[in-house]
Amino acid sequence: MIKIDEPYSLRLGSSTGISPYKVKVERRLSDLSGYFLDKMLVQEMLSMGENPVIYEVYELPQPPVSGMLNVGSTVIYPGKIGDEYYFTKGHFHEKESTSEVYIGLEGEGLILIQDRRGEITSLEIGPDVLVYIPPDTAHRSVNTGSRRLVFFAAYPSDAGHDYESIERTGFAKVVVERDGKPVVENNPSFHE
Ligand code: M6P
Ligand code: ZN
Repeated sequence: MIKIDEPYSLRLGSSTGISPYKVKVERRLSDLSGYFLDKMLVQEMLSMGENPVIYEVYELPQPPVSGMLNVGSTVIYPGKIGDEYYFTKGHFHEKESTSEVYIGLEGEGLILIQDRRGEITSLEIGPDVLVYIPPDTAHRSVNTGSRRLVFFAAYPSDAGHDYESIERTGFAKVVVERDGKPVVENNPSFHE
């Protein structure tokens, strides 16, 4: 058992990305109903009782104390809502000075990183790729492949998740399938 404040090691990989873990969060379509472009399709699916798991987060959290790090993994299942690939909600950190690092473990995808002015960068993630997320940027992960996307994450345990700020404007870009390939396009419902 891993104890707070003591050194530990854990294993990367396997079905949960990290093992052991302490907390598991499951996000289904119903948790993300306002997030996808095709809201009609989402409502139709939910009314038919279709509520797939979009992603899971496994974490070893520490107390929210400056200097400590949370580590975790995210597993995004392959799939699309219409043409739009499955993604995470995306968030800024409540403590704006905090950054984050992702390391790809399995599958393929894109990380969308957006600053407060709406400037957005998309970076590929996959096995052995490290993505650095600078302070005060919103980040969303998108699975563009046909298998699970699994990545490791580490961030200050006092960072906090601010979902509302990015939910208000949305991300400036969407990742959609065009002719069988992932393409990053302007989000028609983005508003500054
Ligand atoms: C990564 C980290 C977590 C985050 C998770 C899912 O593992 O950034 O802090 O919770 O991705 O992203 P979200 O919280 O935006 O749904
Ligand atoms: Zn974060």
